[in-house]
Amino acid sequence: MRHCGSACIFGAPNAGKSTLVNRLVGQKVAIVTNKVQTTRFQVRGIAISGATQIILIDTPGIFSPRRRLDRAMVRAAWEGAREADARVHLVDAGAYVSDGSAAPGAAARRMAEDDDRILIRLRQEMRPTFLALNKIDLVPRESLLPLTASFMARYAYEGVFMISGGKGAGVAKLKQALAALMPEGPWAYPEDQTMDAPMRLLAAEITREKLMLRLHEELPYAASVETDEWREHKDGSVRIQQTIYVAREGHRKIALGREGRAIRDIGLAARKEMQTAFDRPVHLFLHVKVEENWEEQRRFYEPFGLHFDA
Ligand SMILES: Nc1nc2c(ncn2[C@@H]2O[C@H](COP(=O)(O)OP(=O)(O)OP(=O)(O)O)[C@@H](O)[C@H]2O)c(=O)[nH]1
Ligand SMILES: [Mg+2]
Repeated sequence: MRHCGSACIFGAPNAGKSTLVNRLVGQKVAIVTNKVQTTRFQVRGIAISGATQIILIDTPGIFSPRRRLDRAMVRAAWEGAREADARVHLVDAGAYVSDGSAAPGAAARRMAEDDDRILIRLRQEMRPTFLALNKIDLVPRESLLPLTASFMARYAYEGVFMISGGKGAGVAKLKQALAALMPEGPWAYPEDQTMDAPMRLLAAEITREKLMLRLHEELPYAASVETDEWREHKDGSVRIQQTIYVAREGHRKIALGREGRAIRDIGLAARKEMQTAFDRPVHLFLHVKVEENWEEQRRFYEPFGLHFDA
């Protein structure tokens, strides 16, 4: 008898959601960077556990939204959590000290605030949810008990897992627990399919990851990548043409870099990964275009399943 259902991983920005989804799937389906707000929309990865297919929903981090795009991202995260058969609140244990309070530092404090906000909503919705303390490779074991207690005191989680999405510890156990919650039914995808996204979108995400890794400060958040052309050649290679949209001329200069060095590095790294992901030679052409207010245009939302008026 087969089972199939969905499991949503949600939590504060940078908690390690995409890393965990990639680990559960056993293949990279979602981009990962050291910066917050890397994921902008729901990404689906498909994992198999025995006779069970688990459709993992990776979501944008939940935080206090300011811009239109922020609001759309946070809404997409809660929608993912609402529709899933199972859900996991992923917490970056490294952001907390042993008594469960936030570690010193602005990033850790922000993360604790985001988790507080998530807990408020969980208490309103009261849907069965697992707690997973992540990045346990970074914290002393003895700090996990008080941290668990501090979260359990604020919400009645269905279960608690101590994991390292990065290193893999505890992930198999979590996967088993998720599989056990999947309803009976036929598999939604063929056995060998690991993700559900068009190649053009995947290609755009790969470039956005390289851009986020290479550029700093506000630029990663002020850019969007679109695949304009995907043309397959007879020799088996593919020509991919993409535009990186930025909001200001100053950003365009930074994205290009001195003597075009930044865009060249981004292009090289992206092309290399695309060749592996698509298993064929890739000719990649990147353009950087200033489009003031791209964040106020519908076409930068709807193809990603984001609500423009979130
Ligand atoms: N040490 C350690 N680092 C981790 C682990 N999991 C993720 N990371 C790192 O944490 C950072 C954020 O990881 P992501 O997977 O992009 O986090 P996310 O929750 O998807 O972030 P957003 O999409 O921005 O909300 C990256 O630098 C990861 O390499 C872990 O288990 N241990
Ligand atoms: Mg992510």
